[in-house]
Amino acid sequence: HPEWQYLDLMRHIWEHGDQRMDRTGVGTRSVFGAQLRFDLGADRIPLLTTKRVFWKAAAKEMLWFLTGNTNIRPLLQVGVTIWSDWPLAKYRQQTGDQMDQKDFEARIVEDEAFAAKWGDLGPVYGKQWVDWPTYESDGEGKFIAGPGINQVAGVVESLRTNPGSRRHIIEGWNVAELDRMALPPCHKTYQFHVAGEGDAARLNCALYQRSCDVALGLPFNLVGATILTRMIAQQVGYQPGELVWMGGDTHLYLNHAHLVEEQLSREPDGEPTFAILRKAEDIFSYRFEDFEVRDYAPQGVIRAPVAV
Ligand code: UFP
Repeated sequence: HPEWQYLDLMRHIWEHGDQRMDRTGVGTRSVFGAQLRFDLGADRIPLLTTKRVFWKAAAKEMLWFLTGNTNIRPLLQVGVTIWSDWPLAKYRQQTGDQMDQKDFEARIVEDEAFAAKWGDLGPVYGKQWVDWPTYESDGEGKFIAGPGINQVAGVVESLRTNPGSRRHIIEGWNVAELDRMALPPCHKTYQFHVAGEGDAARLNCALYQRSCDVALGLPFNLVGATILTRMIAQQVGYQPGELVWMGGDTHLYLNHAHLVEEQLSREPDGEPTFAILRKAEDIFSYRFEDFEVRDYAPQGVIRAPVAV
């Protein structure tokens, strides 16, 4: 079962990882450099069966990235709370008001001005993916904003017109803007690759993740990468190929011991599939209703705190 790769990585980190203090103060066990490979053919999706993964939130997050929006408000409007911790921490720190998370989220949804002030994450993924900023000279020695670059549209176009290229890349790591981001991108580079020809052409995706919370982040990131690859494959008319995931600092937080112990006592079972029910007009026109996961009967949720 392909999920053993994930469980083996988890076990390896827990047993052999270096213990290190990290930015969040929680502490991790960590290895540097890891790889997982998943065949996405026949609608397969690396959706963990040893615990319930909320794939719907990952799908909605991926669609939100593609809109270019960087405010948590549209996410909260569709019930996704995975990005709330960072703006909430900033709000509490800057105002001293220890507002409860539920109240904070409700306020973001109800109050547009509050959302504009406190809900924005800075120029994170969506902004860089579809509107990477450029600068032009005004001819008089000053620089002015040029047109933004839509990397996602660019990759779809280059996959269509030049499939053999080795430059099909979507990059989130905009060095000049890192300090304005709530969280610098973790899943920072997606590279696409076309293997085979004609009807047999397959779209592969390599994802480089510089920093990976194996217990809480990775299950999500694998789903997101699969959905992105599937949407792009459908748009350009290739079969889904392989997802190659590569991690830099690949870690388990010390306060996830109960999760690790519980999950490693379970065995993978069943093969969920992922279907796209409709071919959208373009890569930016997919809706959540277009996605369907079938045969997903996971073991129970294992809750654990996110390190902020
Ligand atoms: N993290 C992930 N995946 C994500 C995401 C965050 O694993 O998609 F947004 C984790 C990795 C790390 C933390 O534990 O969040 C980011 O902290 P840092 O920026 O210090 O690497």
